[in-house]
Amino acid sequence: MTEEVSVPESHPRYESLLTRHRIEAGVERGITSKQGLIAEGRGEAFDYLLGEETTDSADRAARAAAAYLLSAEHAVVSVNGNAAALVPEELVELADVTGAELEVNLFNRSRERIEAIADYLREHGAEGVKGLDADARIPGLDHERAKVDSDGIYDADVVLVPLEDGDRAEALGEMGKTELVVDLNPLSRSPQVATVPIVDNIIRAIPTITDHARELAGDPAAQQAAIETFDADAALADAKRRIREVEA
Ligand code: PTJ
Repeated sequence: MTEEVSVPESHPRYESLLTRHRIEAGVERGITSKQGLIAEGRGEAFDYLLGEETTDSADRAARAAAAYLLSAEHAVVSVNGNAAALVPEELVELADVTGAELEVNLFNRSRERIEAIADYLREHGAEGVKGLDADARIPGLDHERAKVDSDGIYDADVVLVPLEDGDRAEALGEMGKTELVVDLNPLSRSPQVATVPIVDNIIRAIPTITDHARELAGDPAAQQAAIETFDADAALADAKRRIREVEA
């Protein structure tokens, strides 16, 4: 089970404290990088400005993402140290419902951390976690984070990349992949280059995508409609407007 914190659910900052605790525990377990703590702080600031809720616009993005995952030839969910620490069970559930594979793919890559994350996902019910072979490279990236599995992200037509760094997001896009990005910062390059930017906290976004996937499963017409009616520019503009209009 995911380690939990002893904060009552009635606490006004329950979700935020739980999130911090999971990230901290992730660092202690060797799953999350120390930079992951900084990334979480940045994300929290945007979440605060966005009202710490899934906006209607983010919900539509999650629906489009679910439709892309279900209609993909080969969908892969990329998992980094923050995603694994925050939503291990939820990622496994999303993979089960959509038929996507899970692949560990890190910005600060180390064999130990990849294995720790794969083990953690397996503890939460995952089977066949990818990312350990790393026998292919994303073209145009000269860093360790370019390493992917040839029968995983390299081969995928649809990739869900939560909390991605901008360079890799761009390089995956250049490979012609449909990219679904979860990122609380609408100004960040990764949501800007995504086919579907989901501007929401990963804690809420992954279960929301799974809920939509359950509803859209077996209905190709509804999947197609969710994809065709989704407007990425409008989704980013909605998130930016929400931040500008925030009131104390
Ligand atoms: O585990 P690794 O080595 O792959 O490293 C993962 C991190 C996240 C440390 C690495 O990819 C990184 O440094 O990312 P950045 O460039 O800091 O970008 C992270 C983005 O995710 C930022 O735009 C944050 O606003 C956003 N973010 C942080 N926490 C959340 C989030 N978005 C959604 N949900 C969150 N909980």
